[in-house]
Formats: sequence, C-alpha cells, structure tokens
Amino acid sequence: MKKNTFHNPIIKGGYPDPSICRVGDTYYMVTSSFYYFPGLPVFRSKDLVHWEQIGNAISRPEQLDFQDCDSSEGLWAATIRYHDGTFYIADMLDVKGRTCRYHFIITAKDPAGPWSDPVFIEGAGGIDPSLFFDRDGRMWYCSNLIPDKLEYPEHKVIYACELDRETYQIKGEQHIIFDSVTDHSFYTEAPHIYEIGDMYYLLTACGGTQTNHGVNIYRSNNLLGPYEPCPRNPVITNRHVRLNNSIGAAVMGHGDLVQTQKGEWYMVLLGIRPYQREGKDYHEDRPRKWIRKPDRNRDAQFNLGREVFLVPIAWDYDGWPMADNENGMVNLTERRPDLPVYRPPYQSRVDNFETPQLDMAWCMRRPILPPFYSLTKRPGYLRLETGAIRAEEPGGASMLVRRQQHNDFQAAVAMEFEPQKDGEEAGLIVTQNEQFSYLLVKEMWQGQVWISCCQIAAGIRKRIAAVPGECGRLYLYLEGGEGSYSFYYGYQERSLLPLALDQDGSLLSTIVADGFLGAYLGMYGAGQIGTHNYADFDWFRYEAIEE
Ligand code: 6LW
Repeated sequence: MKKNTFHNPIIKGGYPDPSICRVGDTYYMVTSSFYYFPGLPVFRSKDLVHWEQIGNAISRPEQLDFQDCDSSEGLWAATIRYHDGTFYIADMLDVKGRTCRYHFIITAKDPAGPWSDPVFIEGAGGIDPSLFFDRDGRMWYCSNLIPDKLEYPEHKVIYACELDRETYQIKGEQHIIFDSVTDHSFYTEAPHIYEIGDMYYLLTACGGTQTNHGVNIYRSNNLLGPYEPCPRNPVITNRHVRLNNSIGAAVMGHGDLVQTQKGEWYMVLLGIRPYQREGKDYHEDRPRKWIRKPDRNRDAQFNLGREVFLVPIAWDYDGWPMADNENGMVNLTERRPDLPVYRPPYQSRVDNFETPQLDMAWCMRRPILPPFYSLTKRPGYLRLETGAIRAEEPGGASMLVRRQQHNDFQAAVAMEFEPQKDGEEAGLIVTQNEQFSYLLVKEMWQGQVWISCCQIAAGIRKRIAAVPGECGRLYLYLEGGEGSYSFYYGYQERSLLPLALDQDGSLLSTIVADGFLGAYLGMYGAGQIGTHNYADFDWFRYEAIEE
C-alpha cells in the first residue's frame, strides 16, 4: 500500500542548491558540485521522492577550465529549466578566490546528456543565476549582485535582463528588480522567478548558506518589479532552532518551486542533518578566509554537507506560500505528493568495476588529464595509477570518490597493491579537500611496507597508526559513526583488524573544514615523480548502517 508520507532528505549527501523542473510527468533536478568533476549532477524522478542520477551536465574536461578553482569554488548553484523542447542549465564557474565568475548556459535535448559546451554570457555578474521564459517566449536571465554602494555588509540586489534566444547574450538593459534594502534582508541570493496566476513571484535565499539560511518570497504585477515582500518572510526556514535540534534537520534555504501535473506545489531546498559534537579548530594557527562560527552552533557538526529536502507547499488566502504541514518547518517526515510511486533502477551497494564506464557517482578533484584510471587494463578491476600528487597537495591526486551520504555507514574495498618505493601509497580516503582528510593506505615508508592510517588537518599530515604490511590482497574498511571514523584492515574478507578507532569525525565537518562541501570517500593512490606503479581495486562497497 502507498504510504502518504516520505522521508527527507530526498537526495542524501553533499548535493546543495537544488533546482528542479517538470516536463509532463517527469521531474529533473540539478545540484552544485564545486571543484569535483564530473560536475552538475542531473537527477530524474516521477514521484518527487525517489530520484536516480541520470548524468552529469559537465562531463567533458574541455567543457570548462577548472584549473584556478579552489575546493569550494567551481560550480555553484545552477538553475535547470525546460522550454520548447530544450533543457537549459544556467550557472557560473567561480575561480581565483571568488574574484572571477564566468556565467554560462548549457543546453541538451536529453537531460541525461550530452550537454552542450558552455556559451559564456558577456557582462553577466553575481552568483546563483537563473532563467525565466515569459509567455511571449522571451528568455530572461536573473542573478544577484553586490551593489556599488553598500548600505550594510550583507546588502545585495537582484537583476534581470533579456537574453538573445540564439546567442544567449544580454539584450538591452540590466534591470535591478529587487534591492535588499527594501526589507533589509541579508545575502539575498538564488533568485528564481515564476509566473503564477496573474502575478510574478521572486523566490530568493536569504541569511547566508550556513546557519541563518531561509527562503524569502516577493511578488509583483510586473516581471521587472517592484517586488513586494511577503509579510511572513522567511516563508520557509529552520533557522530559528539550533543546529542540533530534535527535528533532526536544520537550516533550510535555497529553494525552487515545482507544481505537479496534478496541481500540488512542492519546494526542493537544501538543509542539513547535524550531529552533536564540539568541533576542534584545526585552523588555530592559520588565518581563516571565511569565518562563520556562531556560538549557538559550536556543539553541532555536519559531514554530509547540505542535502536535498522536499516540503509540500500550500498557498494562503493572501496568495503567499507556506509549508503545508503542522509546524511550518521542514521535517524529516513530510506529506508525499499525490503521484504514482516511482522505483528507480536498483542501486547496488557494491561497485564491481565490471562495466566499461565508471559509475556516474564517482568524482575526482577537478578534471585530470591524461586519465589516471582504467577499467580495461585489468578487466573487472579499477586500476588507479599512483600519480605524483599526494592527497594534501594541490593539482589533482589520483582518486575516485563519492559522497558520504549517511552519518552511520561502512565502506570497504578489496585492493591489490605492492608499493615499491618510499612514498608510494594506495587505499581508502575520506576527504573534504586537500586540507582535510583521513587515509587508510598500504604504503612504503623507510623501506618497509606498512598499513597506515593518516590524518590530514589544515593541510598537515600525521600518521596516527601503522602496522607492518604483508604482500597480497588487502581489505580496507572504514566505518563512520556520528562524529567519528574507525579504520580496519584484513587479509581475509571477513577478518577485520582494528587499526585506528573512533577518530575525530568533526575534522570532515563542513563547519570545521569551512567551505561549502560535504565529505567524499573512495579510492586513492600516490607515488613519487618518475615511479610508475598502480593499485587494482576489485570492488568498493558502501552501505548505510541502520540503527
Ligand atoms: C551558493 C549560494 C550560497 O551559490 O552558497 O551562501 C553557494 N550562499 O547561494 C554555494 O552553495
């Protein structure tokens, strides 16, 4: 029997800034990916609750130049829209310490791909761009800017401009359609315009994406404003409860609205599932670039990044939206849309590396050429060349990682790797970026082979535990618990020998690592310049541990 509720998040792990569109009875969503490649994962659903990834909109290294991207730069908050037989994604690539932003549009006939090469939009600025097609088929581009004259530090304006339908270049004026001094909102970002009934609605994120995030709404008779704020803004947020609350879900912002084919309204938005733990400040002796550490949240961390939540929306008598539930917040259990249940194809917990193409969930840090992995050199195995770049070094280490999607999980890998020279290592990695990781590797160190667990905190590597290693196939296990990671190894599949237990998990919390990412985990290998070695992985397993 069909239940009338579902569980949030609908997409688990670091997939923030969701944008959604509907075509007939099918829903498509895109989320941010920062410097991880392939980028802009695209998902499909028929019931808004069960989603399957069908592609990555940025999947060819030539599509974009990621070389100047730091880890939380790269691809932020895209918008996906469908118009007249074509899918459009508008986004920008953020590089060079957030000082350069390249706005672009990509298109596809099939959202699974291939997506076109980007068309860069001359003169477009700001972040979180969006598209709107009006009734006359005109195409509007909308984004937010920091105004020349700041009335207060978090002051922002939203602009809209028409784009040429052929060239996607700005046609005519850039209109400031909303200025956040109107309601003194903070960090008014992520604009989405909708025409609903005889009004235009402007949905924005507010408060900044960390702890004070929310969704504001405004409306106008004219596309170009002036927009009147909803008196209940923010209409959706969980920001008034501490991060670590009994609802189990916090923050909530950066929304996009969709109406089902049956007429119901839903909003997708980002939210977090924190756990209680005081995070260590690993940056103590280093200046932090982006400081966000509100006291009320000191004891809460989140390693899963910002995840995708879904909430039913009702429109009140005054024509403003609200969460259609009892407490007006976004909860772990919400009312299911009245749509036939959709079961995406079964996703195995194990990747046996038996297909000629890598599963689309695997990512690397920025596109790396030439390829450092192969699924064909030894059929049935993933072969990873041990490149010269180590996990804490910039420039793209040999690794294939996927998002950590549960606080409690177990990951395991079967690896064949014989290090030949000092500095060669391969195994499992759980990481945010070059600055924050744990490694469980087989390595050569001082002429001997070891199984080692290393911590990388604020870029500094420490060997936490090491035991002499043996030749032959090795099994490596990583167990995640709320706020901790435990590392085991074994020479037989079912024997788990403890190496380093209950290591500080807050190391890989978004708050401690201080960026926009959640944790990623997978396979990794490194060597020395001039040495050529490789590790073969027979399988990788990831599974949630149920309570
Ligand atoms: C996103 C923006 C934001 O583009 O975080 O603080 C950015 N706000 O809306 C990255 O997810």
